Amino acid sequence: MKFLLLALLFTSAGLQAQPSEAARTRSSLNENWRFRPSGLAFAERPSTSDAGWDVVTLPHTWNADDPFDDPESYRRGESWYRRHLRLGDEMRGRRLFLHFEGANQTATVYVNGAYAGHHEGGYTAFTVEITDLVSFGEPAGETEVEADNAGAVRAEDVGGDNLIAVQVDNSHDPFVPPLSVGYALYGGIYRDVWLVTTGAVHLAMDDHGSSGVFVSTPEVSRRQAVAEVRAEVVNDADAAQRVRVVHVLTDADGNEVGRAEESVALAAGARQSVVQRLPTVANPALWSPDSPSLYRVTTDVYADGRLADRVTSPLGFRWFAFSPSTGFSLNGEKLVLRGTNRHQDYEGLGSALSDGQHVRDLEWIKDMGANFLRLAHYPQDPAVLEAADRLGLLIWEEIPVVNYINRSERFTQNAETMLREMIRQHHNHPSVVMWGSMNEVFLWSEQGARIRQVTDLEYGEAVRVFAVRLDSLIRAEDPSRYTAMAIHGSGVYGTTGVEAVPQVLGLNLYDGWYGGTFGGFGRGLDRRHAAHPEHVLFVSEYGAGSDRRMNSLAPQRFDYTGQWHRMYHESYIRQIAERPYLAGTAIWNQFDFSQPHTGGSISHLNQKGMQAWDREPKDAYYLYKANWNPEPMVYIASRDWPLRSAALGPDGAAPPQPVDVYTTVGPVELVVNGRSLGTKTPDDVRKASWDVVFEPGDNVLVARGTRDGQAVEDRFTITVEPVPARLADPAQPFRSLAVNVGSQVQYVDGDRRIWVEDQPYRPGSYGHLGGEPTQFNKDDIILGTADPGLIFTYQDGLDGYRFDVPDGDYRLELRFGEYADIQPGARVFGVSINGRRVENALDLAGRYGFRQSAALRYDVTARDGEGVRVEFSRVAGEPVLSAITLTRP
Ligand code: GCB
Ligand code: CA
Repeated sequence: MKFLLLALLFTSAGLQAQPSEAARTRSSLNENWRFRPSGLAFAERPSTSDAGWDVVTLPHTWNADDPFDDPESYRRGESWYRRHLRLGDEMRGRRLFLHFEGANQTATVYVNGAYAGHHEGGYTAFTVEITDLVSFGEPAGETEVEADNAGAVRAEDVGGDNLIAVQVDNSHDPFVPPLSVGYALYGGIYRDVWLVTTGAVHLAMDDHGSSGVFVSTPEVSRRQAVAEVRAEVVNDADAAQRVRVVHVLTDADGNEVGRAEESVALAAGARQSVVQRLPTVANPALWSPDSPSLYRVTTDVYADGRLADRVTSPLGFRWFAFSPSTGFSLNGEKLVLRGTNRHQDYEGLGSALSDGQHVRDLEWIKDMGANFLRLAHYPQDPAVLEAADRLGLLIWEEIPVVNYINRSERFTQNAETMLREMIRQHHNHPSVVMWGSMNEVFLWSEQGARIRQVTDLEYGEAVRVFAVRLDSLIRAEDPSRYTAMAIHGSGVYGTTGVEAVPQVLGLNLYDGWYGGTFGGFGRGLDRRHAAHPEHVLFVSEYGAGSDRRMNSLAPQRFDYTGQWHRMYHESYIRQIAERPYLAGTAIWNQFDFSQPHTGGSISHLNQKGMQAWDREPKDAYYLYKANWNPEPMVYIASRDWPLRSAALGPDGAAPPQPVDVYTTVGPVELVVNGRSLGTKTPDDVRKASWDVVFEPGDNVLVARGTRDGQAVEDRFTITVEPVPARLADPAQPFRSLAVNVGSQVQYVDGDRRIWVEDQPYRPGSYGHLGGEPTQFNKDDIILGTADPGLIFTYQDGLDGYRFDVPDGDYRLELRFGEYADIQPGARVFGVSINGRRVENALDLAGRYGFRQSAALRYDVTARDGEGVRVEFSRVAGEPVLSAITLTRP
């Protein structure tokens, strides 16, 4: 008997709630799943053994790593998840639901072998009722519970043993958005899963994954505010019930500030929408980014006097409007929306982030000073919306209709369902101000090919009709928010009429990155504003890529340096400030994120983040922080370049290098190695710059300012490795030199080796003989190296390379990559080192293949002051070289 009691306790503990005491229970089902990564017939059946399957904990994706390895694909297909759910007798009579926050991208749920539900779309939640599919078990006697020698109790087979099986599939599906995207479609149950139980009378659990409670604020002013709540109530009992719905409104401190209740008679099986207004709140604490005061509404449902269900919803009192000429206003005052975009993936985790990781991301964004966040390109975890409410970040959330559409009713209906799910699930969050329907939907043709010019007028019209359908649905679902759409810089949205559909038109602009110059950004905006003064314009994306290992004193477009990244953003900050008609702007992107099939210095990664893939902030993060977050800050913007080389002049001194400081305080003094370089006043983007002559070795930089009499300072050490003007300088014995050939970028590899900038050969020094600096196509992924950043720039058509090093023995390494998909035999060249032929006919494509990194190493002896001379001789096409090192063994 004693054992039996213990067993019951265990069952309840497993569900983390006592249903008799709580109207609703909600318990995590993240633990103890079995996972099988491929298709299997009858995997839903209890008779199928899962003994050999992996044990996994949710959130889980099976694509955490494979989008980033060399083969240009990742597993998109079917997988199975299974777990047991024990239900004791005390659960009898309750309604039971499985709530999935997200599974990518289609999921079919079975319980005890029987079909329970299906969901299409990887970014919205869904709820499946399992009440009639489960069994409740009797703890059957002493054999089930045994105490071992140490007195610990193991409970076994107590309660009904139910099997949940979920088939998840992330294969391409032509009817489920997105069809084509620039990010990985990680498969899996990658968000939390919950078991929810309620009484027989309960709030609707079958309304698009929502809570069944919808809060709105029909009246808000500084003086007073009114909340209205619609509760969908369902009577699943066998008999008619007297149902009482009670809403209690509490303020940020948890004090009750109002209550409303209503009783309805519900026949067995009936449901009813109960709409109630809460009493007027005088002098409401308004919600805003600076003061995100959250009220809450607790909705209790009583059936015949007993509490049967309860849901708590967030509530914020605020009002807002968009204007085509003056932008955005919140609570009656203009507010410039300045923010960023977020993808939900993370290094090593794919899309399977914990709630804590989601929240931390939003805290980074808030700390940068943003007041706005676009959740591109899909609805995100509930923890994200909760954090936005709490931290004060205004939200644009959208569904993943990206690049092109499938002109079918089924695709359209799936997109409409996603919109409904997103809006109903996230309806109550005061942070949300816009619902987006699509992104750059004319980037690709219906056949999935890049569009240059839309010639298919019928398709253009089909997209317009599709856009109108989605936009109308948003307006009908939620008249309190604005509709939004993001487009790329193309005239086709105008000619097709698509850009006239949304209330807020988002523009994704990349002047000065993919092409053009920074100034094209502002000029294009002004032209658009002049042509269509009736459009509310929002810059939904702008950005440039960078890599913290790449730095340059001569930054260029598309070089992935932090310097170009900062120049780009400094220019955009200035141009945005000059255009008050803009409703807001959003950086692309807050974090580097997966982008399969893209090259650059990190394969398969979009590198436009303010923070790297592991969330390490780049220097540009602090540019924004200085401009957006008024907290006292002085920041030496050189974190991206702590280890660098300096080419010494003939006089042995390093030429000065610029050092920038971002700051929110007034004038700042920079002290280097104990010597003041003077005090400067920051400019319009809160930057002060100095030219610093570094010493070889460690240089200690201190930047200082004051705020309200308090010193604010930053300290940072930069380590400098000098490259003497003459490599044969006896005062500085030559050890080694690595050159990033064909590039003005310094690169630091994983061994902390600096690859210096290239230069034309200078007697006494090093450099290439002829040729042109050239760069790989951005989509070309370079294989077989940890350092594609060294390979994707190269010198094309060079005659050779020289190092005027002292006599002695050396190891020489040449690195190549075949840049174009050319036929073997199309580029063939001979290589000689100091007159010795080492390659007669090097055919990179023939020997290694297209885009394959190759390294050739040779021992060489320099004699008679000749240094080391590499000579290329043409057999066919032009010789190339990507990187070179010379080292004394
Ligand atoms: C865009 C897309 C976004 C891309 C971005 C880029 O316009 O909306 O999905 O990642 O450009 O970095 O090219
Ligand atoms: Ca979650």
